[in-house]
Amino acid sequence: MNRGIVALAVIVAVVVAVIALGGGHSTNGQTQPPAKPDPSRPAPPPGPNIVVPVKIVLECEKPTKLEDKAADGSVIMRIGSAHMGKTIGYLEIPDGWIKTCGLENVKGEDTGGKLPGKAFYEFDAPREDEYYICLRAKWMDSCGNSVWVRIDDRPYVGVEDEIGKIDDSNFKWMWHPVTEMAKIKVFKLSAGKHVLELNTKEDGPMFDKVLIATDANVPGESEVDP
Ligand SMILES: [Ca+2]
Ligand SMILES: [Ca+2]
Repeated sequence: MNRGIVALAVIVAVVVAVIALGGGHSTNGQTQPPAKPDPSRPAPPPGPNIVVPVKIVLECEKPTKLEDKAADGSVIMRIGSAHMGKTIGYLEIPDGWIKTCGLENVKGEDTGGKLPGKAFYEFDAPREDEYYICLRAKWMDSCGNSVWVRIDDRPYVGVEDEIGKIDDSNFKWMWHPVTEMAKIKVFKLSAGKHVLELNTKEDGPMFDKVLIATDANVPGESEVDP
């Protein structure tokens, strides 16, 4: 390369650097006041660093696929509706077909998926993120206050708690977080299609909605439509 062109390029680079470093200063060394925002102009759109929370609500009475029969053909999951100011639809595991309290198998073992009664719900995660799951459910009693939950083909997670208890056989509709080690469980999901499954753990409970959200807060009793 010609030495003259190289020298010119160096000079141009130095001038550009001086202008860049001196940005905001006038040539006489006086600092310019910052420009005031023009109220006639619309506010700029949110930048890419502003993350919008995600809330996906699944109605339990509208499964993508329902396996509602036991081996003998009896119906062990059914869709119902209740009127509480407004009508809500729900999925119910009717009471009376599980003889022993809890699992027919050994309680405490990871036996999710062994009992009949499975409801599947397809949903779309809009982005890869950490999600939390809550169920709006009404338990029946201490032998009807649980369900297995899983995403895709991951291990089943048991949900069992005393939330909404008025007395031993009387519970309110409440939101139940899917927990692990006494903390709300984190589900790392990729963007795109996933399937949430509800599987029988005990008979008796009813399920209104599933909330899958990037916000870990559990909705309150009055938040029927989160
Ligand atoms: Ca029961
Ligand atoms: Ca519902």
